[in-house]
Amino acid sequence: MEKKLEALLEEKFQKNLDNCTKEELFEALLIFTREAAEKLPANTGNKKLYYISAEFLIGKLLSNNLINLGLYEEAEQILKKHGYELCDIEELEQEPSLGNGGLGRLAACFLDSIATLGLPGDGIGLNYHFGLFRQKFRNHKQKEVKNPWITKESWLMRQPESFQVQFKDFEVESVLYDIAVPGYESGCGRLHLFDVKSVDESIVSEDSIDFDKEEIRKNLTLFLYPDDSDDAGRKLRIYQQYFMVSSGAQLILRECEQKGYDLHKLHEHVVIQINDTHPSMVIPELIRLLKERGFSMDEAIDTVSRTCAYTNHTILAEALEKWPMEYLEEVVPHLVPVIQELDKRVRSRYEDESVYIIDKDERVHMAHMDIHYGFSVNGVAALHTEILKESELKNFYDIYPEKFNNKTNGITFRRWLLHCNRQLSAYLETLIGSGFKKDAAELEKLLAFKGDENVLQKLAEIKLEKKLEFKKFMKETQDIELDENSIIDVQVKRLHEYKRQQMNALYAIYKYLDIKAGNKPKRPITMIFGAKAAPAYVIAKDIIHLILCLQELIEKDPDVRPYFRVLMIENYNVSKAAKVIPAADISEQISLASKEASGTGNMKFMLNGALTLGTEDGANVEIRDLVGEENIYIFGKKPQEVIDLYASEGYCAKDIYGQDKMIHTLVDFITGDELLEIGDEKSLTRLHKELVGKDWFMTLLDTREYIRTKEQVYADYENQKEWNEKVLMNIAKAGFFSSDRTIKQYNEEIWHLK
Ligand code: 4GP
Repeated sequence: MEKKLEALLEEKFQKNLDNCTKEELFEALLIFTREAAEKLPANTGNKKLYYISAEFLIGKLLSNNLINLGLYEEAEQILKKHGYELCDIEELEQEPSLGNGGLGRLAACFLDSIATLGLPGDGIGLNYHFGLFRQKFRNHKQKEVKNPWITKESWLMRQPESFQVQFKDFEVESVLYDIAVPGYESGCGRLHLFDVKSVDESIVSEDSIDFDKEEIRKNLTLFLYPDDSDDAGRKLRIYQQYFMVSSGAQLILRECEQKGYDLHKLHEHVVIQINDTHPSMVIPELIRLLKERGFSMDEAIDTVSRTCAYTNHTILAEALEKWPMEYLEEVVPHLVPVIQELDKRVRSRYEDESVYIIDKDERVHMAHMDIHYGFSVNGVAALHTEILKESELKNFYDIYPEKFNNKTNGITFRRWLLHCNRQLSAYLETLIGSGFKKDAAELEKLLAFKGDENVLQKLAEIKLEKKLEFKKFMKETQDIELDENSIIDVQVKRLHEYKRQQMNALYAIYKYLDIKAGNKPKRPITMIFGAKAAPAYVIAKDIIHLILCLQELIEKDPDVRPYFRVLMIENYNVSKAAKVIPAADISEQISLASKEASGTGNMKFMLNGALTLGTEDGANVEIRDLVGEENIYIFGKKPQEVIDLYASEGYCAKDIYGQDKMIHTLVDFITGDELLEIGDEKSLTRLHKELVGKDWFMTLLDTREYIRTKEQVYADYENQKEWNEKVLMNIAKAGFFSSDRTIKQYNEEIWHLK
């Protein structure tokens, strides 16, 4: 490896390992690693999976690829010999901006596990040049700017394939870039990212995300989730989705044709996992393409239905896409007759209007199409799947009970333990051997050390070390001086009202007032937030504003700052997750019960020895069942109670606000003098009004119990022995949440790849 690096440095920069810059070294390492991954044999078989997704939140790849290729230690040593630290060099990588939140990160973990398990499977997505926006804080508010991440040398490898994609009035040419996905000590998969040849980055000005939404040829692959608050924005999403699935479907058919497969037996050679509804148009598109190849409508529908499977990631009604037929007619008129035919067949069989694909307002329900014309429908945690079956998709479950199944999410331990917490991983290896790296269930061997004070002490020392690393990072990136001896209490995830960051902010107000009243906590507390809000989601941005105002208020208050702080990570992303999660003591998973499909952050925190403070929601339920009540803090209304409250329209925030004096005080603080002096009156007033007048995700319902439970968590932290026993239990039981387990289940129960 050393020789190869030297040769690359010589060839590219006429330098060597002793006189190159860090940037040059990074580039040489990238090329070396990319080529090593590319040389790995592809996982092959008679049947192949295509995982289609609008998002692949893959994170930086250098270290992870080195780990999976078994080259990390060697690289580290070579660099050390020449005076470099690999962890400094990896900082130079730009994080790919190809995803937003959970479903995108899940897709990335899945690719890693698919490759690791030796399964033939590739991802299909889009190559967004500016991806999701980059978040900046300006005047205590979120500002969105474009996020260019593609550098001259990158992981993207241009491929010869290209396809024509037809829209109503014009055609575009797709070009394909691949990113190699090396498995851990295994073969390789690929992430196929389509781009449009005519893309033009120059239509977006500096420091903004604004562009002409009508210039489809130029803008098609610039942004992930472009603003859809107007018609043009919504149509652009359809352009993107169709571009992705048409290119993908053509690629799939071409691969089959090249291998000489009989397309009538497509389902014996191909399985397509539709990740949420963004790729749903792959169903009518494949039907259309098969018809072009001489299939009858019946044959085409039958073949496609045996090939496609759908994963649902949310029960939020607004997130289940419904496109006006009118838009489809304007963008992809050639799909319209296919969709109408699919709907007609449903109507001929069922009377219940709620299962139609096209509703009475002429809107196309993408999920309905997936369920009728896919062979599998899965939720992403046990509770979520039950809710789908019992309420959200009950009418479909009644028709197709055999299609419904659960696949509880997972995370790749290569990134979320071996890489982000090398200290913990190395220590675990000394205790239980290295088997857990391949078989995460072996983490349970740790249970043998539950009463061992030396082990507990060592776990605490590692936590402190990770806090110090995070402290350094926050100093360098945001000039914030963290207290490593404080309790680190973290809520990092997309900003959404159902996730209830606003409830955590109300706690911050509670604590601030309590300290002002003279009640100092035993130990300093640092509350950390990290979240991006969708650019058009006004209330979510107001919540960020509230948090940043609280941060400012407390940072300037010498009575409070030594004991309690609220800090927000700017531009929270995968790389930042990898810094903050290992440093956390408390993992905030406080969504309104029944609303968080699964969560995967909860799994990452647990694996890194943070205790969950959460509601009975998503995978929190399975975490609790594994670690036991005494090793997790669960509070709040239960999922069924919440579902009933919605059904009876029995929730009234104003009543709670009117009757509970403490809550009244906390909510009014949002528009009190202290914050108005710092923040924007319009924004804070709007948030106040929303909380009192509507509060659709029932923040005030659980606030009191939340505050009580959180106080208990902080109190329990003082008994370090017991705390660390709980930490150990959490790490030991985390094995179930390896995405290797999840993918094995997908394969055994849905994909059937060899
Ligand atoms: C997310 C869900 O909100 C989260 O609970 C789940 O863990 C994740 O998918 C992966 O399944 N959904 C999204 C989305 O990110 O955009 O709907």
